[in-house]
Amino acid sequence: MKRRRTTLLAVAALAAGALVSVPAHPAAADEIEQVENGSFDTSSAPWWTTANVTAGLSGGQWCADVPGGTVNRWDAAVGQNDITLVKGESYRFSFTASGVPADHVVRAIVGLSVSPYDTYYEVSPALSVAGDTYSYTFTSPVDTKQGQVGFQLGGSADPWRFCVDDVSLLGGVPPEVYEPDTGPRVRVNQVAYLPAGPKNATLVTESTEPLPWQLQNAGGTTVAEGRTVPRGVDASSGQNVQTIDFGSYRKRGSDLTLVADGETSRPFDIDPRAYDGLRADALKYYYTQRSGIEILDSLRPGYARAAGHTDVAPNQGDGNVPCQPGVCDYSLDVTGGWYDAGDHGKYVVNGSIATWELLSTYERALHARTGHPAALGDGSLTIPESGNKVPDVLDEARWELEFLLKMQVPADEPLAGMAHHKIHDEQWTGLPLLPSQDPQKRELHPPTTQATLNLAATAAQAARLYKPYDRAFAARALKAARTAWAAALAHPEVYASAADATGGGAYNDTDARDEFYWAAAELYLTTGEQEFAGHVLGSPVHTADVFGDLGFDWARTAAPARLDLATVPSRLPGRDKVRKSVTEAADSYLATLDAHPYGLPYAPADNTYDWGSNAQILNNAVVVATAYDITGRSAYRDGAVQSMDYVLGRNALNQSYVTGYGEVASRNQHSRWYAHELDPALPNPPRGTLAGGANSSIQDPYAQGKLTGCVGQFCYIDDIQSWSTNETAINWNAALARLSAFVADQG
Ligand code: 9MR
Repeated sequence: MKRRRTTLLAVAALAAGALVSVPAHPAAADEIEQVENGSFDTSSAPWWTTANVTAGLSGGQWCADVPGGTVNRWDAAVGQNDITLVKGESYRFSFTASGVPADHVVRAIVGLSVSPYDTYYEVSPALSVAGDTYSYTFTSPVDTKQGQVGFQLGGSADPWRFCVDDVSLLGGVPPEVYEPDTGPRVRVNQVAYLPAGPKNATLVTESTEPLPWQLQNAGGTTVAEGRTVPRGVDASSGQNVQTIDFGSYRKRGSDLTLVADGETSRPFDIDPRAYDGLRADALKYYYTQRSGIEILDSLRPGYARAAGHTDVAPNQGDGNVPCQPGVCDYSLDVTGGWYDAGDHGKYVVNGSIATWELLSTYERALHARTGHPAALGDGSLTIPESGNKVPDVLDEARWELEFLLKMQVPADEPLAGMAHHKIHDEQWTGLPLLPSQDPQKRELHPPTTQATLNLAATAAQAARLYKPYDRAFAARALKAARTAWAAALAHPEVYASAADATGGGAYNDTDARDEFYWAAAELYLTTGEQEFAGHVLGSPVHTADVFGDLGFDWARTAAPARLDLATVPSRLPGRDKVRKSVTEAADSYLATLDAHPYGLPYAPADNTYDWGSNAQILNNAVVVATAYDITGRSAYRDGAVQSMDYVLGRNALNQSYVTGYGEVASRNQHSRWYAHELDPALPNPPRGTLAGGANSSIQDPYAQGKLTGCVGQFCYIDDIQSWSTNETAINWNAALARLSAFVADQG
């Protein structure tokens, strides 16, 4: 059910550096909700269960299977911690609950989450099967930030099922207002600028007049100086800002700082080779995302873990996965591949676009004037296959390709040749959870036209790139691509359901024209065959403007087709026009970048930063980079290089979004196994992991609790619970790999 909003947060205009300001005492009529996500709309975070209880979302509520044979009520429980209670304040505690079979008792408490586990209020109703709504008021006898709302379910000889919804604790004081620590007001790329590249920074200030700035070396000596350029109020942050251009300084150095308006920036380097490491780390990310293989400490010190989703308990394994009930009557071996993100799901549409972007990083290196394939060569990524004489980036991408091919419906079954959309757990699992420890049942979801075409596109591209290294694999990939193409033509409108989002993401999309175009383009570029040229040239997508504000993505695949048609050699009639469409798109992104005081090629409609905005920004920059590859015009190169500054620290939050890069960087990305924030025994994400980034819609309860009312760039928080702003994902890291490879090549 939908979240109830009883708190009216007045959001005032932004002062420099501040997020939002909220009146100290909200109007008396407002009641403050102390429970986060009591409505269980899309997740159960931040609720917990005891280990003997399995819980999941079901029909808009949260349901828990309670084992029989426990003694005390608290032997089986679900609840939420970190509730603030204020002595003398009154609260209304309410919830809707049901139990099957009838008459099981729930002990509902508001108490202390830590020893001595005092209870401040409790009731023990016997539940009906149909469910009832319960509502009580009480006054808190204590001040604490370690309160708990709990539902104790133990003490039954027999197992039973408890469902709850609309849990609310209204009253008390407003939750603390979150204000990010944004540090010094001079915002720079905290990693490095290229000596011959653009060098820009943004100053957050109340001043509207030009101000002096100084560039200082590590010893504090001024090595360059100038005056800032006032830019007014920036829509993407709400801040009054000025820009600093220190591009005429071209000497190498480390630990430089920019000083302006009495503030000193975080340190940065000027170094032509600074992006070699980021290119490698962004690609090394994929090995630790692998499913079905042990991750070796010798290759990734600190990241060793057992193979995930092999047929070893408690995993049910991906070796023999059935369909969801009613979808098919066979099982498939779908072991391997990469985990999509912070979840344990594996999705063909997102796996394909991620694989394409890795392969295109390699393909660009083969064709572009500044391409450098050796940097992606054998041994470059320290993976198990290093030393096999195949470029490591191809070995890594093949780990996913082999999985994608396994998702194809076998020849003798209905919908043969199509690809299953996804495979994931039956229910969402909690955090932390190592892949090898996931006990859930895994299921194949229905085939879709989009998954089928994404597989066709990626497998066709693979066929041309792996041919010099493994002809048999190249032939197998091309055959699968042709089969998929034919199956998509036969079933052109089979779409994923938006509602199919329990236990995994929906990745739904109701337009397959761009996927047809992309698959036809890749099949044409590999085979040169007329049939595919005909589909490319006849598609309405071929002449449409396919480069929008939000860039390309798992659901918007026309731009990848256009980029490849523009750069991979072919005899396509009208190829010049295709190339021109890319440079025109790049012109438009450059205009956005020039107008933006933070220098990024991203200005979404209504300033609505989308889910995964960091990858969208990087992909827009990839289009600009491709225009450079096509034309050699330095404005495109500089625009692409400058776009990197945003993700590495030149932004309103003054932080890098790449783990291990920059003085202050994201490190608590939402992940079930890089869950250091929840369990100190687990690691943070590896160096080179990109966070999803600002997302105006803040769909997760944690972000809602901290960021409601946020403006654009501020809609981000580096907390593991914020899955809508701070997840890691294979498609997003692919954009980072693709652009950092380009920037490294410009050094
Ligand atoms: O990246 C996806 C984004 O474009 C969608 O809006 C969002 C909701 O459907 O899902 C995102 O993808 C998530 C996927 O559904 C499940 N694995 C994690 C992905 C990244 O958050």
